[in-house]
Amino acid sequence: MKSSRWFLFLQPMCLAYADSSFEAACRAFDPTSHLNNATLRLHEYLPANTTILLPGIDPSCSRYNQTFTAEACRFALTIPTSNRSSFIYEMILPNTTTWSGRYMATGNGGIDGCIKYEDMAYGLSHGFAVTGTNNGHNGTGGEAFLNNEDVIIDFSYRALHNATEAAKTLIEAFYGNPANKSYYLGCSGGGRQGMQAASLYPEDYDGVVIGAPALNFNYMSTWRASFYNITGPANSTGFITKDAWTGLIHDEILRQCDMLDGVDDGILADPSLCAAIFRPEALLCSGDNTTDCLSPKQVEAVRRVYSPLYGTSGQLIYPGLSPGAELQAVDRLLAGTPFPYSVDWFRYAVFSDPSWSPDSWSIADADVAEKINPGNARTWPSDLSPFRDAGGKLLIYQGGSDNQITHFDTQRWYNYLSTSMDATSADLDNFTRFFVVSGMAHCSGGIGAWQIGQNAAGAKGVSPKYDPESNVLAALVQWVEKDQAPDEILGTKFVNDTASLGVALTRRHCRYPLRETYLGGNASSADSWTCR
Ligand SMILES: *[C@@H]1O[C@H](CO)[C@@H](O)[C@H](O)[C@H]1NC(C)=O
Ligand SMILES: *[C@@H]1O[C@H](CO)[C@@H](O)[C@H](O)[C@H]1NC(C)=O
Ligand SMILES: *[C@@H]1O[C@H](CO)[C@@H](O)[C@H](O)[C@H]1NC(C)=O
Ligand SMILES: *[C@@H]1O[C@H](CO)[C@@H](O)[C@H](O)[C@H]1NC(C)=O
Ligand SMILES: *[C@@H]1O[C@H](CO)[C@@H](O)[C@H](O)[C@H]1NC(C)=O
Ligand SMILES: *[C@@H]1O[C@H](CO)[C@@H](O)[C@H](O)[C@H]1NC(C)=O
Ligand SMILES: *[C@@H]1O[C@H](CO)[C@@H](O)[C@H](O)[C@H]1NC(C)=O
Ligand SMILES: *[C@@H]1O[C@H](CO)[C@@H](O)[C@H](O)[C@H]1NC(C)=O
Ligand SMILES: *[C@@H]1O[C@H](CO)[C@@H](O)[C@H](O)[C@H]1NC(C)=O
Ligand SMILES: *[C@@H]1O[C@H](CO)[C@@H](O)[C@H](O)[C@H]1NC(C)=O
Ligand SMILES: *[C@@H]1O[C@H](CO)[C@@H](O)[C@H](O)[C@H]1NC(C)=O
Ligand SMILES: *[C@@H]1O[C@H](CO)[C@@H](O)[C@H](O)[C@H]1NC(C)=O
Ligand SMILES: [Ca+2]
Repeated sequence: MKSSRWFLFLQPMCLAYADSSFEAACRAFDPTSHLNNATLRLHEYLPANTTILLPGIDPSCSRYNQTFTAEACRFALTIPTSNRSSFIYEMILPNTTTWSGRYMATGNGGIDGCIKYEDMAYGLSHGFAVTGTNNGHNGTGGEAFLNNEDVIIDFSYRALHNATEAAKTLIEAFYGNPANKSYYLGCSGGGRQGMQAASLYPEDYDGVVIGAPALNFNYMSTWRASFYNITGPANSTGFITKDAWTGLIHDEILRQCDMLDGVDDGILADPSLCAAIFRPEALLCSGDNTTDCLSPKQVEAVRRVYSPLYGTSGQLIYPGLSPGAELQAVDRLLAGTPFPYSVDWFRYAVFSDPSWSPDSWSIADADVAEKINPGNARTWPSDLSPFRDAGGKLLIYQGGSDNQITHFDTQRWYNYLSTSMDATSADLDNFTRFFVVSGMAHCSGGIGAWQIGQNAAGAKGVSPKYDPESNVLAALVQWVEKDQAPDEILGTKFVNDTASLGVALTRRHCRYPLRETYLGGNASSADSWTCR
């Protein structure tokens, strides 16, 4: 602010801690004096609308700059977690008039150590004091896991937990008051981190919103690795092309399944109905015809893609890909290349062998991974009662067309939790609600009404609405602070994901085990559907 000098001059006359001194307070604050062994990396005052540059960030993270709309204080620390591990900690604190009294931690993705500055900016824009970490290592790869269990433990749960402890200390030291409520927001790998926190550290957060969680992490990594074995390399004979997946096969899935929900809209309101009946054999070539049809070997590959994966002793490793997810899965799981996060997990964390090749993958590797369970990364909690009893609320969302982690596995976990806690859905509803977002891909995007405030990714520059009806973060805050739980989440799809082109579709997404059910009328309108 231009007038900050003037405000500074007035400041000594004010009795209350005034925002006019915010810049001075920011500059005077020494975070390292409140923490053991933390070292300062960076400390700066951010006027409103500052774009920070991120020159030191590992290029694999593809993050170069970030705009923070509100006035804030930023610092970064290195915090040790053992004598051979540490994490980078970023904290951004809004000024005292903007601060809602809330704290929000953000997560990572994949097996990465990329700070989600965009999620921090999202939280800041809604008045949260926010933190992020590199989760103990830099970049999207897993090399740092090699022969260092401490780095894996940081990745699994420790960096986030220690960052949260540090955040609570620093918030109190900075503002003179502790945070009233603490939250967590993350998706994918970040969803897994949120689940670990709720399970291992039930007091860390009052509310946790997690998307598409990478639960069952060793088996999930196995499942992702299995696709290369199913498809073969992209240049192999009979490889199913991207065009075939998004044309021929996708069209056949819609032909068999789109109308199962009563609406011919390209969206499968409940893909489990399709998974139960889909027959790729309908695409078999007959006679000499080899156009727009599949060979027996290709049909078998398609069937495997949508079928559950079983282990050496017949155990269910992971459910199949969700029908409809092929539209985006062609770019990763179905691309005929080894899935990089799986390769690095097996190579560096499970086998500790940099020469391990994905060509040698076999289903028996699943047993090795589960037995070692590096860093206790499995993440498959059987009991969340400590979290529940501490008053915690857990809001989970996942796309019904998730192309990287299938929501069938999240349903499987939900049902496992139900039996292991001896809790009906009505009981679980008191503290855990799981929303399936029809037609949404992994964490965001897709043909469904996927915008639910899960992050700041707006419709080309337009911020998502921030109200409990249509925003999962705002819904969670209302649940925690007013005890009004969300029953449905209103999603929006803009034409070509561009707000200026208008709304294409709205839909109220249901909490599992309820199902989006068509009532009749304009299928693009949320009011034409209900949850049953
Ligand atoms: C801080 O460092 C000292 C020695 O350098 C060590 O004994 C202590 O455990 C460390 N504390 C933390 C929290 O890492
Ligand atoms: C931030 O920048 C945007 C666009 O440049 C502008 O509309 C907004 O008013 C600015 N906000 C503040 C607090 O300066
Ligand atoms: C991780 O990245 C930071 C910059 O963001 C750098 O200072 C640090 O040295 C990196 N750590 C390693 C182990 O490469
Ligand atoms: C921020 O990064 C984007 C690429 O992600 C780039 O297009 C843009 O020019 C950068 N802005 C600044 C101010 O560096
Ligand atoms: C605090 O930050 C907000 C958001 O940037 C800004 O609108 C407001 O003017 C700031 N308050 C003061 C007293 O500077
Ligand atoms: C991290 O958290 C654990 C568990 O609360 C604690 O034992 C440990 O001292 C913390 N380490 C650091 C470096 O803060
Ligand atoms: C690091 O700490 C471990 C115990 O946690 C100890 O066994 C090891 O010797 C230490 N290494 C060094 C280099 O101090
Ligand atoms: C898939 O795995 C099986 C058994 O491990 C192996 O025999 C087969 O060659 C693999 N196929 C591909 C395409 O990698
Ligand atoms: C496929 O590509 C790999 C390298 O990408 C190469 O090693 C292999 O020989 C190719 N196979 C065929 C059948 O062209
Ligand atoms: C080949 O078979 C497919 C699938 O049954 C069919 O759609 C297509 O029209 C047939 N092509 C010819 C040339 O008969
Ligand atoms: C869940 O909440 C309902 C209504 O508030 C209550 O009747 C039920 O006992 C609660 N269940 C558990 C397990 O707390
Ligand atoms: C949306 O995108 C498609 C494909 O890029 C294009 O053909 C269509 O015209 C776009 N619709 C609008 C309303 O711009
Ligand atoms: Ca449909």
